[in-house]
Amino acid sequence: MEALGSTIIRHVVTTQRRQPEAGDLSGVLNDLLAVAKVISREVNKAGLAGILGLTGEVNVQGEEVQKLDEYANDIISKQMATSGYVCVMASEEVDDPIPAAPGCEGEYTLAFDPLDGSSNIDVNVNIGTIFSIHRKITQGKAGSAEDLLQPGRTQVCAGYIVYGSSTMLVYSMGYGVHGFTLDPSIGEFILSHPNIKMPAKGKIYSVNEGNHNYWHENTKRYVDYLKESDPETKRPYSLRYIGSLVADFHRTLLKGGIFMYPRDYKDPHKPKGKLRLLYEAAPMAFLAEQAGGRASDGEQDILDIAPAGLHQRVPLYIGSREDIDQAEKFIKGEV
Ligand code: AHM
Ligand code: MG
Repeated sequence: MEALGSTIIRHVVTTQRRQPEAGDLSGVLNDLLAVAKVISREVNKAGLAGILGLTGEVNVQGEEVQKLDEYANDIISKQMATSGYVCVMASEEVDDPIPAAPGCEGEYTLAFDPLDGSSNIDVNVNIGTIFSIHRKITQGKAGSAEDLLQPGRTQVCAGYIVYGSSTMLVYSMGYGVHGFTLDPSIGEFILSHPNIKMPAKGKIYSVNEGNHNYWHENTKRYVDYLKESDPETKRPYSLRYIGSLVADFHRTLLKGGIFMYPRDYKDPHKPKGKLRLLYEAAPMAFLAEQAGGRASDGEQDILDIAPAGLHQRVPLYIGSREDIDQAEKFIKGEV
């Protein structure tokens, strides 16, 4: 009989034993995994349980909140507030920092997108939960916004759970990127994708081209370049776009290429990206770098941006290193 393989907690504990500076993250991850399993169950039965559709409420981003988003947000924030590992949290669904329950303050901060890609729930397309963990930097027990507003570079752990044909958790503690698949029969995440590495250059680009008219000239030139025919540089690239960051990033991580959500000029006075720095761009950037790839806002590494607000948005170019280097050259107007 074969051994079960490495469960996620065994993997975290082994990493800590080899890299004591990694810190004790098994407790935080253990609690996150427990809620991920519950969310996975709810996502899988959403059609049956009748919890699809809109609540009609509007979240802090001005978007309609769907029932499953609310559910995921509630269960993560309640579970983690009493975990004893986290002092303060930021969630896409909540305007202000979420404090830990009194007496339960721990040494980490958690930023999360409870259910990313929620516009896809109704059509049975992959959605996911994204998380980012930092160490607390302020004095005292209670955490504050300052603890949450740290650059991505200082993350101690980041990852996502993708609820797809199977449920997978992909994470990094700064020692490579590792993927685990949930075996529903035993309720454990088992190591299925050890030490994931992104190809240095890919063949796929992923972007919402419906926004083409709102892009900067340099963005248009870059995307046009990807579509030109040049066998030597393996162009044209293929286009894949799901509209769920977790799913689009997951494919990019495994197959390489570039995912982008460029700044748009819908409002010419306020050009902006769509994706949020703290709980979308930064954790994915951490994973991309750990897998040998890169993430940029077009000008600088996503991981070097000092956040100014919990819900700050950034343009995002993420994927294979050579593809991101090239995209940056176009965006900066160097080619
Ligand atoms: P959400 O957090 O409200 O679900 O929005 C983020 C999502 C990402 O998953 C995805 O990459 C992007 O929005 C898709 O946006 P668009 O529909 O404009 O292409
Ligand atoms: Mg999101």
